[in-house]
Amino acid sequence: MATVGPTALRARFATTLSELYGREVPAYRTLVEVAHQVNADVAARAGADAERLGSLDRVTAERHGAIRVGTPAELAQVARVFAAMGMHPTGYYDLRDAAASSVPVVSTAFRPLDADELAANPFRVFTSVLAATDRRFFSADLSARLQTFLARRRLFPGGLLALADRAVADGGLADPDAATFLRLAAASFALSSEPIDRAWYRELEQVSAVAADIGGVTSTHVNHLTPRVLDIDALYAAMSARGIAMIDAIQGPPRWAGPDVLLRQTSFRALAEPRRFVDADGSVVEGSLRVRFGEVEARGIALTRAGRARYDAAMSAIEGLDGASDAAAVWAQHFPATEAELWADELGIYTVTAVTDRAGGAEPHGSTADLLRDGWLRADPVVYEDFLPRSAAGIFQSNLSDAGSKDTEETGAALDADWLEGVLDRPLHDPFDIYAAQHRESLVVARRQLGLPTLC
Ligand code: OOG
Ligand code: NI
Repeated sequence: MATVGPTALRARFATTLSELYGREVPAYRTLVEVAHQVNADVAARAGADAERLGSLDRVTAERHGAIRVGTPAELAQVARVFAAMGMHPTGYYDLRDAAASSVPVVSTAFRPLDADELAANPFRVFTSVLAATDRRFFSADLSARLQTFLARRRLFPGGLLALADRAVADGGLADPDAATFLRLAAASFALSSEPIDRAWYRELEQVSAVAADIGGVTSTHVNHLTPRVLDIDALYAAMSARGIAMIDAIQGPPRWAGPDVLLRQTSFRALAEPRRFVDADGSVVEGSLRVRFGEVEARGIALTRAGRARYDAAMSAIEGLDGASDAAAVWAQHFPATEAELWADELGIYTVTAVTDRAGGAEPHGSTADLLRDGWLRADPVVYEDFLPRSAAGIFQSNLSDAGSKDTEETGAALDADWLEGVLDRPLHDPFDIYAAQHRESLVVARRQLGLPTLC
């Protein structure tokens, strides 16, 4: 029987989860519909240029999910499930300090690493784990009760984990096991109808709505599923025109005439969903919670470390400005107006391709910049596949109705990238290294094709 490999498992999982989330949150279906319309419009307007940062097929299927778990043990299980789908932990995000509100989590993203895997299906999941031991958020007493509560729950059935491990060992699963794996995996992220202990949920909510969403319930769920759009300003306007309440702004760089870098994101406001509560006297009552929302994103060019430093400086400079046109002007003071300059200044990530049928006499020679200038190399931008602490904090925050509380006098728990890697029990990949390697490898191949010696 044919094996369903990690790529197909990932693509099928993204579709299954999208169907599940669409049933649970109908406004998500509207968002996807509007995103597809905007993408079709951009493709009609811009032609091949619309596909410079990914084919229309890829962009149409492209989603990221966001999930939140409570303990290191739960996170390690998530890593096993995603490994079966060729998704590997990449990047470390500490949202405890990035957000002004109380957001007691640290995060990574599970995603494919190789360019061809990303092209086949780039599904990625931003995954946060609760910092239940961090005294700035949780008193010793609350932290102990929280950890006891979390230790008792089981997010992923044993059968799912066993299938995940087998898929990794064998390079896939044959149906019907593949179908079972996908069904169990999706079900683990469905919204539970189990009644929520109201007093416990409220107690955690005093600290942070995110803490309550994670540690106040006995299961986990997709927090949001995000389609990618080629013109986020058009999408924002179209959603607003349909009467859907959006958050106040688009997070990230302003719209401007130069190359788009990294990420721009926005979302519609979290919707009230019916949830059941159990009160102290044991009575079960209907209520509602507002925790899940619909996010959408536009992806730009990946940046080098120097480019990222420039981005951070530009973001700080536009913070507090209120006019979009002012922001665009300030952005232009930080970033060059063309891709060619972005490459020349070593701010942006690109791959090169040898132009072997170039007309004209001279032999290829000189630096990469010379070869680009003389037409021996063609440069193509590399799309940013990751997340940003600043945008993530903005997304978390814009959907919290209450800032919660944090005691900045206390010392934070040491939950750094090394800690996270230990919990995951596998390498935690660094996005900058992945992009740099992609650039370097393209250069090695192109130079070889031009008959030039490898650069050291
Ligand atoms: C994750 C928020 C971060 C993004 O796109 O930056 C995120 C969450 O709300 O759990 O999804
Ligand atoms: Ni998101």
